[in-house]
Amino acid sequence: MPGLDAEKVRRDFPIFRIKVNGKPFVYLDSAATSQKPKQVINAISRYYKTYNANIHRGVYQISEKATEAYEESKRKVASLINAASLEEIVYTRNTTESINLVALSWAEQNIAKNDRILISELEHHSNIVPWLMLAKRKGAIVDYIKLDAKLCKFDDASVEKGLEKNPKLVAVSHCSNVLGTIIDVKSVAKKAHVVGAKVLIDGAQSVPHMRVDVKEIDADFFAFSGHKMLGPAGIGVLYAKKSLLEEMPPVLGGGDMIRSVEHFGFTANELPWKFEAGTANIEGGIGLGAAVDCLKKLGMDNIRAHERALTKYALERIAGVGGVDVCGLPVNHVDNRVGVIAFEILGVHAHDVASVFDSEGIAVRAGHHCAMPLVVETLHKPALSRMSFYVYNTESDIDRAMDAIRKVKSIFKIKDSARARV
Ligand code: C6P
Repeated sequence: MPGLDAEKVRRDFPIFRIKVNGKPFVYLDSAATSQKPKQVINAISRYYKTYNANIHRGVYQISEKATEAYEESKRKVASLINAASLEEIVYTRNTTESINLVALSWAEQNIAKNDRILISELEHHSNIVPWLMLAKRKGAIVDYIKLDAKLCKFDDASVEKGLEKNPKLVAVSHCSNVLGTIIDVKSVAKKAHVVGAKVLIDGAQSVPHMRVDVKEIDADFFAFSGHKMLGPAGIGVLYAKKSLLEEMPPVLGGGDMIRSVEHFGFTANELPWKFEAGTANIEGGIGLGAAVDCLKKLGMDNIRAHERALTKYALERIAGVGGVDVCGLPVNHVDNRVGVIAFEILGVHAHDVASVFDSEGIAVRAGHHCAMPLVVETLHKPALSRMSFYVYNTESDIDRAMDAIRKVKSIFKIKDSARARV
């Protein structure tokens, strides 16, 4: 496999020593959350065991050490995505909270009645619901970039059509968590800026899997989650251009987000702390810093090459199994796909598929993948099964998945000739 030695990488992940239903564990659900390497687990454990203290408060040694480790993690994140400095890196709980922060702060100030927000038909609920809520509060309007459901992507023409209504904000995913499609967000941002819109990119499924450069994309806002990129849960990132963060009001008030407080007023803290009220998720930040170290050591281009090869391998194998409908771009477009393959074994509910996989020791996700408008309204599917890959997956994991598909077909008596209903 090009890119990296996944067999060697997996040895750093203690979870792969477990057995599920008596079988070696295969994890094909990294789009939901990644597994954690010992380097991340140890960094968190080391903090708790040797320098557990609150940050930005203590003048004693271990508090200073904790503050430095937390701040250093922001420098690492900034460097990973090529942000100018740690001032542009706000820690949140996850992608969802990062997007909500933009909705409650920047958009609350800049979106008025009848203003338009342009999103796309392949968004995750996290990049739909905050805008529907905002639209309801403000009397604004949400429009959708139309997806070519057959091709599983949207083209320049549909982006340009969406921009005709002069949106104030364009908010799109970098990679779909259902179709795996990689969106040319640089081109979207360029077009959106021409009409004066700000651009938010949901990078939940891109930052863990490929080299991302927020400056090159020219994103105004960029959101992602630590737990999908080898880091712990409960820590997410909002990148925003410094000029925007400077203008934006804080959403939560309290400790750490202030420089000074009087009885009837306060001065907000400098960036990025003005958006981080209360005691931070210190171990989360430290764990995320360790995760970034691991990703950098593996090399983002190597990770991408590895996952591209696995995706190609899986798409070729699954094409040879009849009675299975695969979503997303075909194998000759693998350059435009991340390692996410949603599929339907025709005539079998996705939850039954996932149960049979589980009986074989394989974890896959089933359902609408928090993208109901895409899955139900655009693709007309009640539910889908999904396998997704990361640095620790191998061709042999995919072979096991193919055997599990054959087992499902045999249990439910699905013929190779079964056809999709839609
Ligand atoms: N998708 C999946 O199984 P949070 O939950 O905030 O860390 O991430 C939300 C999110 C936002 N955008 C995209 C494109 C995503 O894929 C996700 C999370 C997981 O596909 C859980 S639903």
